[in-house]
Amino acid sequence: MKISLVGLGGCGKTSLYSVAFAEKSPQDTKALSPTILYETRRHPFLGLQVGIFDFGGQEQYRKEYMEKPDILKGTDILIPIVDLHDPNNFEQAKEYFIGLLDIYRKNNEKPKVFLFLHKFDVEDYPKELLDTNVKKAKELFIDVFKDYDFEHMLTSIYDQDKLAKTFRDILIASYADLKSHVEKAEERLEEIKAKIIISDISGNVIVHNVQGVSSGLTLRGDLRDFINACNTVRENIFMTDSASFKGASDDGKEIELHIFKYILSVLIMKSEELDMESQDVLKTLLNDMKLFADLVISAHVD
Ligand SMILES: Nc1nc2c(ncn2[C@@H]2O[C@H](COP(=O)(O)OP(=O)(O)OP(=O)(O)O)[C@@H](O)[C@H]2O)c(=O)[nH]1
Ligand SMILES: [Mg+2]
Repeated sequence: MKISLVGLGGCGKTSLYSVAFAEKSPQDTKALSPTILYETRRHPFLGLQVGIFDFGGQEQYRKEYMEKPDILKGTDILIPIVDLHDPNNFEQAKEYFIGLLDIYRKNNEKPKVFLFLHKFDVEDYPKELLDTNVKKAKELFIDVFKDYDFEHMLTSIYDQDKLAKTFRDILIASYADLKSHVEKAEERLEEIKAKIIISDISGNVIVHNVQGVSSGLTLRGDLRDFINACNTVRENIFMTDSASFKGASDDGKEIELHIFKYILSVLIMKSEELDMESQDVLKTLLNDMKLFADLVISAHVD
C-alpha cells in the first residue's frame, strides 16, 4: 500500500510522519529541515508493508517531480495537507493539489483522498485567526476533491492520540469490516476493569484504554519487546499461529498476552481478580479479536 503525503513547504508532512510513525515528540519536529525532493519509508501495519512517500513541498522540488511524475504513480491513499497557520498560501496549495489530480487523471489513477487541515492548534498561533482559517480552508479545498472518494479532517501533531487514531482509521479503511470491529472493541474496553492494549505484532497500537503506552501509533518499547519475545516462542517453539502467555507477581499483579493468527496481540494487565461482568466482556472481546485477525488474514489472501 502506498501513501503519499503532499503539501507546500513547511505545512508539516515530515512532522506528521515523525510523530505518528517514528516515535518523535511534537517539540522535536521544530528542528526538522525541509525535505529534499522526496523521502520514502516503510512501515509494517497489520502484516502489510505500507510505503509512506513524503514529497518535499519547496517549489524547486515540486517542479522537479511534477515534470517527471513517475514517482507519484501507484498511490493508493493521497493525503494533501493544508497549513492552517498559513492562509496566505491557501490559493497556492490549491493550485498544487489541482496539478497533482491532473497527473493522476492522466495516469488513470484514482487514489482515496484524506485532506488534512493541519496545525489545528494554537501552538505559536492566535485562536481567533485559527477558526477563521478553518472556515476559509473548508470553502476553498473541499470542492477540489469532489470527484474522489474523499474525507477531510482537522489534525495536529500536538494531539498525538487523535493523530494516531486518524492514521489507524486511514490504514484500516482499506480492509472491509475492520472499522466496525475496532469501534466495538473501543466500547468494550470501557466496560472492562483491566488495562488492555490491542496492537498488531509489530507494535502498532489499534485500541487501548491506558494512558501513556504509545507514542503516535507505536507501542512503548518494553511492551513491544515482550510481545516480540512471546511471538518468537509462538513461532519457534509452539509452531502454532495463535498462542497465549501469562505472567504474575507475588503481590497479585498479572499480565496476559494473546496472539491471534501471528498478526494481532491483546495485552491484558490487572492488579486484582476481574469481576464477573468484566470477565464476560473480556471473553467476548477476545473472540471478536480472533475474528478480526481472521478478517485481516483473508484480506491479505485476496
Ligand atoms: N503548530 C504546529 N506546528 C506544526 C505542526 N506540524 C508541523 N509543525 C511545524 O511545522 C514546521 C515544518 O514542519 P515540516 O514537517 O518540516 O514541514 P514539511 O511539510 O515536511 O516541509 P517540506 O519538507 O519543506 O515540504 C516545523 O517547525 C514543525 O514543528 C502542527 O500540527 N502544529
Ligand atoms: Mg519535509
